[in-house]
Amino acid sequence: MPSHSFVNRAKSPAVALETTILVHGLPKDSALETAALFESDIANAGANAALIGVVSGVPTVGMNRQELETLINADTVAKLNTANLGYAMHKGLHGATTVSTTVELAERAGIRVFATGGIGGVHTGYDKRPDISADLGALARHRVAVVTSGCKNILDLAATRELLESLGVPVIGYQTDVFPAFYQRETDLPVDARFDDAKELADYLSFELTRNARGVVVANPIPATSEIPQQEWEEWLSKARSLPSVMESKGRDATPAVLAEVHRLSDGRTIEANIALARSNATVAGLIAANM
Ligand code: PSU
Ligand code: MN
Repeated sequence: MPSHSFVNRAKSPAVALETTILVHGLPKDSALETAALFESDIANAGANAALIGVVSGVPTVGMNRQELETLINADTVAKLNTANLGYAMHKGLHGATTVSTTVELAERAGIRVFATGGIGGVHTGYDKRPDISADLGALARHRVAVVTSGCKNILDLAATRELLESLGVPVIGYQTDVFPAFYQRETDLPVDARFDDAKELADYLSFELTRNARGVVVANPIPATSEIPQQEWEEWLSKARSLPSVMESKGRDATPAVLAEVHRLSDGRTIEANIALARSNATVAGLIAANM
């Protein structure tokens, strides 16, 4: 039965990659190419990429090209968080892993480092209706370090930072003193500690992940040359939010709907920046894994 299989092709030192960013977060027509860029960045840093997803109900760590093509070409691929992962396995469905399910499956495969773009968090408007990503709870439960450029301010960044604090998840700045805002390097939100050297960071993470059963957020700001000025970004975002496709989307579809519209409104500049920051995270994660 598919619900009992688990494919683990991870090769140490391994860096996990998620499939939601490829299937739901960025344009599908270039997803294979984008995945290849992340993989070569990790290889150049001295580690091995392990792309994670669910193929016909089978959680697969270290997906091959053919499996990725299957997900990219499938009509429906569930966006999996920790709530619907088991159901997709039970039913033999295809699924793309978000941060929450990537850390769960990476931990099971023995991988301790994961590179992504942005983590999920606390959505704005949580005072009226809480929409809080399962990513945060998962980071509190699984011993994996996630290298991320923070989160987009489609989320409430300050509330997200506070919740990570409440959950006791360390937030470490890699060559930064602040928790970055995805397309922008700077915010006024603090990190718990700063590391400038990948080797020393790897030593700390080895220790921290062994000491504890929870994860660590490693914040790596977008490369300065790829930053998008706050004001431009805000304009695209407010336009996107007024569109019916975004206003009518709910729950798990909310983030992909906004992302698709800002990618269109920005003429692809948000796509370019997103890939640049994710590649930088792949490199940093590769350096950490290679030094652990
Ligand atoms: N942020 C992005 N791009 C993405 C995601 C977040 O800029 O593709 C994805 C990640 O997979 C993240 C997920 O784990 O969205 C969070 O979704 P939700 O808010 O439904 O938990
Ligand atoms: Mn949500």
